[in-house]
Amino acid sequence: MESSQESRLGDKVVYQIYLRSFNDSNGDGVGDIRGITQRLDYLADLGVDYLWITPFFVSPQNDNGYDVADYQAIDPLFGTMGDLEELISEAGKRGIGIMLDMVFNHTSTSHEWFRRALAGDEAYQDYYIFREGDAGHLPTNWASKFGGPAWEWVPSLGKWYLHLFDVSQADLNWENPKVREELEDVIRFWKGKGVKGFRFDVVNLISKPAAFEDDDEGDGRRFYTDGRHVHEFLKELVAKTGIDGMATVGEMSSTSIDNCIRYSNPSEHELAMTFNFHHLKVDYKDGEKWELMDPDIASLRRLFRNWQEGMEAGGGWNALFWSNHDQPRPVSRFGDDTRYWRQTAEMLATCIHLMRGTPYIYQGEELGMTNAGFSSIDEYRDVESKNYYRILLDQGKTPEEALETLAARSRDNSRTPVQWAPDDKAGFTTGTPWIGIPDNHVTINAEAEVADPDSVWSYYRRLVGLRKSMPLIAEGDIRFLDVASDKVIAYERTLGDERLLVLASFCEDAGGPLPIPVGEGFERVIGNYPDVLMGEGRVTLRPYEALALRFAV
Ligand code: TEU
Repeated sequence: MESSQESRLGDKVVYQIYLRSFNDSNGDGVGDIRGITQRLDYLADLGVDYLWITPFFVSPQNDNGYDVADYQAIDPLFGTMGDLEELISEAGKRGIGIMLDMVFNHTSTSHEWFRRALAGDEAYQDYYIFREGDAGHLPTNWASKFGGPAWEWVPSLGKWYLHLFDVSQADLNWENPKVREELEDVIRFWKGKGVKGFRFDVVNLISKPAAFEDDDEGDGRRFYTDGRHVHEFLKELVAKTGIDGMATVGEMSSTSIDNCIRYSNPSEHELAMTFNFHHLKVDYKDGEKWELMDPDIASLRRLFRNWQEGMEAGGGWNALFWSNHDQPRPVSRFGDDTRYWRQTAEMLATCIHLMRGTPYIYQGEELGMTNAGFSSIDEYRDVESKNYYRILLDQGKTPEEALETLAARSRDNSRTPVQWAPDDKAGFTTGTPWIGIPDNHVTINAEAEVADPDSVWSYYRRLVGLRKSMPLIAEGDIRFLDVASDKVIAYERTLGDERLLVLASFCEDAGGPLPIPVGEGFERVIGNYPDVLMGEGRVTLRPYEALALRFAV
């Protein structure tokens, strides 16, 4: 096994801000840039190093900003360029870098480039993926990831255009060097503002095939995922904009370990790390997001093992995460958010924060925020959720069944406002929030948890501190262990003569002492119970227990 390469970001932690739900400074019910600046001390106290901020660029907001109409202008909904410059400066004073979200696979159909294409300008039509045809025949049978076909007919042009996501999000043609040059200019513009990192939205979808054909095996993704020129395009973008060595991360949809090694091994000069989502599909029945099943922890463990050990062997670097603005809240998804809410939240955090890679904390996760608990379709805001509500009804599900599915799977679960305080607006706004606030904000909130040394927030703060104080976590190798229960994830980190054993139980009863002899000579580094339950030199894990034991070998 190749020795693991220490990443430039091994001891760093990234905090993701879903801007419209983070903190509202002007009372319009939507989070904004000044709202982030107001909470910088909270973030500095947590110990994070970068803030990934979801798109705040000019947008019609059909996909909450992931439909960009001007990459170099800030939508007034979120503030001004002066607000951003102040945020970058104030964050810098606290040792925090700003990471922006670059949505380069597609633009909004409101973008000037697309408007010119619609007006008949063929140079701008070549910025996108248009195909001549007739209204009755789709160019391919590919499906949009938001439901429905991936092509839209434009009668005035007699052409179709490709949209892998919403109809208002037209895919860019990366084969066109003018498109690549335009996007390089975007990176240079924000880099010049003092931005310290970039997240690249679904960047492994940017390279489309030379010819478009029907997919008789699936929804078309096999033709455009990790496409033929994707590594070439990324190398060019990074080299021409000088972002090699910065905090860069690619969101990689339906990708592979081999590709993620190429995307993130420093010798490839592409990105610093990658997000993959395989571990967040272990509760997809038959691989379908909208078919419910309990999470398969044995599969979860296998996926973590394959990705952690595989990326280490290839010198790749994983972004470590349980959630983001597209995923349900992990505490409601992978554990018991009622009887063992705190233990579940802290177990999940321990499980990934001590792995090899760079951890991401999604806003509110550090508080143990739960799923939204919505009970009416009128409470939902997300375009994907609304589309699939209709699709589920069309498939014959009752409104109650469809709402049960949304309650578990909707992206809105993670888009409710951050719960800052127990008041009726959760301290998020003085106005009317754009989306509902779960009732549990009266107990799950920053005001209560920052003051409590035994809170989930304080536990996260200790985990972040460990990554900075223990080189073993940032730089060590990783090896997964076999344990009797398929509800327990166990791995060891090693560096030199130091070893860290990490155990995480995803159940109420892990079945007595684990078959992992630990003996007596260890130090308990962190855990979500006050002690270690030992018997005959072996550990017994309590409900949703996690702990880390350090050995000097
Ligand atoms: O997400 C892409 C993505 O993989 C998820 O949106 C997923 O496909 C979707 O939730 C269906 O399960 C990125 C952004 O994170 C997301 O918010 C945007 O909606 C999407 O791209 C389009 O830009």
